[in-house]
Amino acid sequence: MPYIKIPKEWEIPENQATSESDYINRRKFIKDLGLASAGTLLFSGSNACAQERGVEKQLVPYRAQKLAAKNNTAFTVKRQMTDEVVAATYNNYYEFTTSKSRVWQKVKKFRARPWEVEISGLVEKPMTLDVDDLIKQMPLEERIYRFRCVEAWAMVVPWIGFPMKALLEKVQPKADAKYVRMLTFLDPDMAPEQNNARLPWPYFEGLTLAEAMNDLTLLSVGIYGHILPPQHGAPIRLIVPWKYGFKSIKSIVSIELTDQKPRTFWNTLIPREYDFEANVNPNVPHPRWSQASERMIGTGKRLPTMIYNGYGSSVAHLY
Ligand SMILES: Nc1nc2c(c(=O)[nH]1)N[C@H]1C(S)=C(S)[C@@H](COP(=O)(O)O)O[C@H]1N2
Ligand SMILES: [Mo]
Repeated sequence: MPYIKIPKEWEIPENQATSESDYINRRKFIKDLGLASAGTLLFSGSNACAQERGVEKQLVPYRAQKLAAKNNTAFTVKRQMTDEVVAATYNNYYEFTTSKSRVWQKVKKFRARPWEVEISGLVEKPMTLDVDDLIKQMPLEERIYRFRCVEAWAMVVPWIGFPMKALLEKVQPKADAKYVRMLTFLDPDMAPEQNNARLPWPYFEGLTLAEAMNDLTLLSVGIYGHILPPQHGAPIRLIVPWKYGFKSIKSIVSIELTDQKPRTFWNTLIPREYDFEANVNPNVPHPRWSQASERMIGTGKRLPTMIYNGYGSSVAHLY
């Protein structure tokens, strides 16, 4: 295998904590005093305000495309919800950049429509669907989930989507299907980091069929009441909230049912650090850092990590 340089962000998972909490405190201070315009003066030249103005502008067209979806109260969590702007400016999306705070600025060339999703492999009814036709056919709901990155940051956001189970029932897995393999798009013109040949693009992930059929497993097409902006994995991405975030593959073009355990992107790159299962577990440290606690993005608050990210009653029986 060729030598692969591990990106800085993975070496120092908390490297942006300080600058980010400064940014949030400034935003809150301005908001609390009702000083939006004075704030601009006070902090003119500050990256934080420029960043906030920029992302507000970037989000306008996505916020205009609302998705009607009833909130499923079964999935509400006790934690405070993460601010939309915070979630939209702190992303992992290596196809665009390894800098979490800059993904939203690097997605300008990305086009999420038209978009097709192919469902193939060990199914009775393979099909290729336009994403908007798929969205029309599926039972959309809103679910507020905890989300935990392997780098020990966490958030709470309202996803809109449908259970992956609903799609799998439509294509009818064959008796010998045991795994689901998923792929992200490949288009270096839209996603410049895909020109980096040291990484095995396109991004690929997988689940067991039992995991894919679990009630919690969501194919998300929206967030905060509207369609997904590019940085969150438009137009359709996976959400498996009891697993570390890298399992939740973005911008999916292919879902294939197989009888072989699929390989996964991060496991292929650094097998001793990122395994196939990747269940959130405070008792199993990452080889380079503890997983005992997590930092909430936005507030900077530190909380104890929960086994299976707090979803054990739904998924512990799988393991
Ligand atoms: N295709 C693709 N999917 C991806 C990633 C990526 O780099 N490329 N990053 C993963 C990681 S490490 C995390 S933590 C989540 C981040 O999702 P968010 O930016 O919507 O919070 O996306 C996951 N899905
Ligand atoms: Mo992550």
